[in-house]
Amino acid sequence: MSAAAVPGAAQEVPERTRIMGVLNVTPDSFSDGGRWFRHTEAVAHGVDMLEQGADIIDVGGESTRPGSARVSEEVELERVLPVIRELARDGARISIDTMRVSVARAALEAGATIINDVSAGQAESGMLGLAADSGADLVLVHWRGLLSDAAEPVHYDDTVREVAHELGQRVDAALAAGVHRESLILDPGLGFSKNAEHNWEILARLDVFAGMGMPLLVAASRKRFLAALVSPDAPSEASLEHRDQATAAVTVLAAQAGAWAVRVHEPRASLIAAQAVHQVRLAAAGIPEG
Ligand code: PMM
Repeated sequence: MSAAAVPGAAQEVPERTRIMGVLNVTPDSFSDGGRWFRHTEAVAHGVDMLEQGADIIDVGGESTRPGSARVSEEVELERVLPVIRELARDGARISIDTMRVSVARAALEAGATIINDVSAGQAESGMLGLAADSGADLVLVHWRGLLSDAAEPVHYDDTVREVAHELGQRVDAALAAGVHRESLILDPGLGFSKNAEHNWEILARLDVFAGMGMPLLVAASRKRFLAALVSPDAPSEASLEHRDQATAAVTVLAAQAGAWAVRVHEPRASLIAAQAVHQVRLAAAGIPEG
């Protein structure tokens, strides 16, 4: 028997958690057979992720993993712009994963509509002004450190409370710069100033972040704490396939917590996970399958 809906009552139809596919246009992600070849491969990978069901493609030209070395602005621009132009021309929704205002601005002009700044405007404060002026959506990621800060100390007395509080401070900074609240997306920044224990604590209380009144993005894909889950003795040797399986499990948790989107390298399994949770939510709300 299906759960009865109240006759005449407006039904709030829950939305499926969206899938953001990761497109890192960096030499370690694509064979370095020259500029044109790399762009062609990157666009093809983006198209493949869209065919797998990705709703958004997150294009990045420098690795934003904590401890990574930075690349020059010229290199970053040269990597991302042709790829964004081509994918946006075909109608894809694009986010730009960058900490540079100049790169974000050029990416918006090339067709991106979301700025994904892992520093939440701390690397370059002009990022908040750019989001305000352009009206682009802005992902604010929680992070205490910046790139090359490999030995960043991580200590929390109360991980979830402190991360939510510090993320709230970035929201305040964005609002003060003129960004509309409706343009903000929050991301607790798994792996950024956080060890495995902190990451699991955050995943245990995603409801806190989902309850902050803005869309929640969860980006666990292939991260080290998932590698340690599937390969405890040698995390760095965990296969991508096993990391992707762990990622899909986290997508279930994120979708159940009401996350707006998950950022993943392999969209298909996460889409299936999000669809399954969506069906359960529809059934629970007594809404017939769409
Ligand atoms: N992590 C990486 C890069 N970009 N963006 C958001 N919003 N959240 C993240 O946690 C995040 C990100 C880490 O590098 P990867 O591209 O290898 O996943």
